[in-house]
Amino acid sequence: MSIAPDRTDIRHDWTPAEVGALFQMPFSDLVHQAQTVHRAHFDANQVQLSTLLNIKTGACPEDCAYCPQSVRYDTGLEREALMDLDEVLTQARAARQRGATRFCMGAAWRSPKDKDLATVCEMVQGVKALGLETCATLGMVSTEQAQTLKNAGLDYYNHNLDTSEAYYKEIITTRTYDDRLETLSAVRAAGMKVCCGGIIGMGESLEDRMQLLVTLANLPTHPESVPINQLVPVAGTPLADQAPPDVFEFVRTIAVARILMPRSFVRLSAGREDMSDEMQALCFLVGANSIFYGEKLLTTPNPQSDRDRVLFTRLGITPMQEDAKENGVAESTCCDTPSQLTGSA
Ligand code: SAM
Ligand code: DTB
Ligand code: SF4
Repeated sequence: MSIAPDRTDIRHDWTPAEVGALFQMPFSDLVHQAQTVHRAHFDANQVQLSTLLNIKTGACPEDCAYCPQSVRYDTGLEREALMDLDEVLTQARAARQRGATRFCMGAAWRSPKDKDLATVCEMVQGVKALGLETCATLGMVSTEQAQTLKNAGLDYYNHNLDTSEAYYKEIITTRTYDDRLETLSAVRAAGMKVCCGGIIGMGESLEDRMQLLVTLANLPTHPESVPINQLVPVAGTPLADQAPPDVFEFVRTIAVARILMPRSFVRLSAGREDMSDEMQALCFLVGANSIFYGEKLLTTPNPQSDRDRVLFTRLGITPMQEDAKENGVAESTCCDTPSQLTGSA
């Protein structure tokens, strides 16, 4: 079955008032609108699987208030130098074996040194040769560095805006929102796909969430991938004691992201370990169609693959295959049964 896409709803001129009105809709009406948009562009029962690997841990000079890897906070994390190529490839093979189609390598850097970038390029080439899509998140990159990564075969670059421009300075003081936007432009100029989203639950207001989504939707091209993270509060960071966001407010954020960016993959990202199955089901219902799959995010736990497999089976969700997602339009070429979520666990 193929679903005829309606391409007329791709817009880059959303106003804060319009987006604010979406957030205020009665919940059932918002769910209906988000589902309608979702089904116009995707198979609503398929979810894409990405696996994360932290290739360089801790000792980051930045002061991101949420991050366990900042050198400024004592989070008990052991710092680790850049991982060996062989170890990265071993982890990538395991991710592929479990059923992931994308492998995302993260490094706790403000920006990569050219020497390290050369090593990361070898990792990208090796992971791509395994038949996986490649993604990296290495901090700020110049246009030249972005081009180097593109030439090595990098498909996606992750670089989050995290929150609204107004709230950004409450969270990070060592770089600006414009620094972030510049890297996103460099990634686009190099011809890579953009993965860009934010974090909910850092004490931001509804207005900040709305402004973040307006900024993302009004970029010249929508990010192909939009990770919506729920803050994972980590002891030792300034945000350690943040209470989780209201479940319905979180689900509304996913729904509005789906409506504003109809063809993008909206990823239910960090924070799933603390979410009930019912909350995750609501997120899928309103258009989340990607997750991080595997027992670890970068440094914090993610649900066990077994738990995700059971949840997918209960919901009738199948993992998306490579050829089903090229245009963001499902062609129903995916696995027949949820049990085909492979894995040895
Ligand atoms: N250093 C690079 C950078 O900041 O762009 C790449 C790695 S950084 C850890 C990637 C993203 O992880 C951040 O932009 C942030 O959105 C997310 N993140 C980090 N710590 C988190 C936490 N405790 N909870 C939720 N998301 C988090
Ligand atoms: C994204 O938006 N979330 C991921 C990925 N992109 C790099 C990272 C989540 C990190 C959660 C905290 C940790 O495990 O260190
Ligand atoms: Fe460093 Fe990235 Fe963590 Fe910020 S989010 S402290 S830049 S690793």
